[in-house]
Amino acid sequence: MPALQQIRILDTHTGGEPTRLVLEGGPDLGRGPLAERVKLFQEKHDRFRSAIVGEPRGSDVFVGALLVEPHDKTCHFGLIFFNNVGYLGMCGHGLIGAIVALAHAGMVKPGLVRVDTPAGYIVAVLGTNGEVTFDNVPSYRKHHDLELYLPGIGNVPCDIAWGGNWFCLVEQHEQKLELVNVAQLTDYCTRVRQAVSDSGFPEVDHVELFGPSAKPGVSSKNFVLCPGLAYDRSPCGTGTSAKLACLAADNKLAPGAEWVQESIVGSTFRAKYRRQGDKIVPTIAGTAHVTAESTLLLDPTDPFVWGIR
Ligand code: PYC
Repeated sequence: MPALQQIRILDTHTGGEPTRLVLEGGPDLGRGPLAERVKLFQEKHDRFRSAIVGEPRGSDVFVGALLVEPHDKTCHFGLIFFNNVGYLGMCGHGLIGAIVALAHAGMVKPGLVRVDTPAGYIVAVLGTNGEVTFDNVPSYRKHHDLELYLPGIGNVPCDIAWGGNWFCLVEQHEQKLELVNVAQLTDYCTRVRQAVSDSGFPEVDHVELFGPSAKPGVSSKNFVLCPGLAYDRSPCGTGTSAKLACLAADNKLAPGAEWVQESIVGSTFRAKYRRQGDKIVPTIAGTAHVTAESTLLLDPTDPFVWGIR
């Protein structure tokens, strides 16, 4: 029998969106700044990404989080996020999932947790009730009311904002934000992303549609299309941060006021912000649940050992 390489993982979901935390057996990326380690992951070890989150062990929906030594020594640990097509600077649902997974493993206790990420360090608090609250990286709106032309649809105004990832945010659309419409929403957002890229913003890889929520006390419902065409089951931590940046820029939400963001599957994050110069610091709160603890086995004789690439 050939020796099987082993990767120890903990799976969680945050508001329906899965995170696969890699505890052991992932690639050795050294001890440099996390932004440099991501490049190394991508250039030299990308097959680990597809082996961990891709089929046949995972699916397009999974976000991976590689647990690493922090570069910033004030942090307890570092996380590098990845998905079915590449790498993420930050991931809000992934951070919540990873902290809940580490608490399950006895590696994190309720209280303050500082996490190094490629987009900057994050200060989080794990509550005794299991809720995770974190201050995200400084977020800001880059463009307001950019007109996109969608063939067959017409002109669609959008904002472009950074919340740890780049988002194109669309409020004025004819789409109904219901789970049964996921195929149509995905198609619409794919066209939006193409139009944004054609307008000179190829870095904008997430598209976020907003509409009203039917739930009392909830501020808004969203649909978020991720770069690999999976939609976010959670309200999207970085997407909610981008939304707060737009609300702050329009003076539609006061600093400290609560914004409750609902996802397309009905899960919610609570959010607020404080101003920091011409940016904002979003605070996001959500919960996650552990779904599996297991060991991925990599059989060198398996033709799909590194995933379906
Ligand atoms: O929660 O930030 C987030 C996120 C990004 C992509 C999927 N989820």
